[in-house]
Amino acid sequence: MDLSVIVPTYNEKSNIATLIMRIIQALEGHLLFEIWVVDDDSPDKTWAVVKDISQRDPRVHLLRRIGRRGLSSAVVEGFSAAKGNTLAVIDADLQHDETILLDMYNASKTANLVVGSRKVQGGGIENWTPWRRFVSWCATMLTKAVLITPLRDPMSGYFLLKKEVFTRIENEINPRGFKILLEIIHRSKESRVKEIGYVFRPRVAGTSKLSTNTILEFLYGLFELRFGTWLSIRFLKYTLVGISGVGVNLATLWLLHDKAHLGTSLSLACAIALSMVSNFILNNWYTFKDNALEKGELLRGFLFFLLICSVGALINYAITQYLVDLSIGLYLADVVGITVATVWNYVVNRNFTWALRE
Ligand SMILES: Nc1nc2c(ncn2[C@@H]2O[C@H](COP(=O)(O)OP(=O)(O)O)[C@@H](O)[C@H]2O)c(=O)[nH]1
Ligand SMILES: [Mg+2]
Repeated sequence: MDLSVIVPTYNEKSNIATLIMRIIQALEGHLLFEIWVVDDDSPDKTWAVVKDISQRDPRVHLLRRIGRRGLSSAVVEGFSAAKGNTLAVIDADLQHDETILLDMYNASKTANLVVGSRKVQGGGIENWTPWRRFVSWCATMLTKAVLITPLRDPMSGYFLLKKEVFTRIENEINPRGFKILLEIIHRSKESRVKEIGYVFRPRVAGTSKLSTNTILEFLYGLFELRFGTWLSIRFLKYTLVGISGVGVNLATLWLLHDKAHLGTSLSLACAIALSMVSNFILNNWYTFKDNALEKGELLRGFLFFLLICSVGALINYAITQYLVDLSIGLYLADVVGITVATVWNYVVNRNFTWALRE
């Protein structure tokens, strides 16, 4: 068996038959393949449609999971059941372009992991609002900052890998969450990767299962992937400095506004400026003491720090706003925003500001 195509489904009754037909059209006559639909006992009876097709076409298999839910775990179960030398995952909702499957398979002759990508030549997205693009951009940037990956589109849900890559990491994969590719990239450390461009289509039938919970899970999973096995002392120090910055900010505001009776805007501006300076100084001589910037490097380092933290502020704003739009409480949303921004600030400052010396 050359290729097994895994299709996770949950309530995709109106899409699945079309997708199966299109996959067969794309692959038939080129290679030996099978299709595994992993359905979590969809209430709309997607499984019944697949069962029917599988009785007529021996290349199509149904794996119906009862009492379990989860995209990543469905994919992992499909991988385990599959017999192909290469394994592919494609969404059932027709958003992924099945016509590049054969190109992806051919690319796997010189790569171990091939990703259907919206961010390389030939790739793109149809009909996304600027806001959705921005959120997706933030998630991609955050992922790239936290995990080391050569991929332009690490958030892709459309990919193909050699069976041996999966077998090698099978026992380490944590099949929770939505982004199984991130697990695979991180665990396999695979460097023979390729990206093939395709245009992400809008969903026509059915509904997206992406929810607020999914986003929180994604952030948590990302964080755990990176920091789960070792708690970084440096990151703790960075967080402590951040908290001290809040103290400096509030104290300055109180002194200037309440005691010296300066205007609100002026007091606030001074408070923010002072806390940024104190954060920079403390990080330089405490958090990154072993790599502290010196005289000539300080100004450049401070400017880098300001720039990176400004992007952090934007990320904080964007995420909070996004979660509030999904009707999460403002304060909880802000805590999530702050957490993500802190991780961003930390990782990027570590890799840039305090790496200026080399
Ligand atoms: N088996 C299984 N499939 C799922 C689950 N959640 C989503 N899917 C499938 O995973 C694919 C991607 O989900 P979708 O909701 O389109 O995510 P989006 O494209 O990020 O909005 C679709 O084929 C869904 O039917 C799940 O819990 N179990
Ligand atoms: Mg989708």
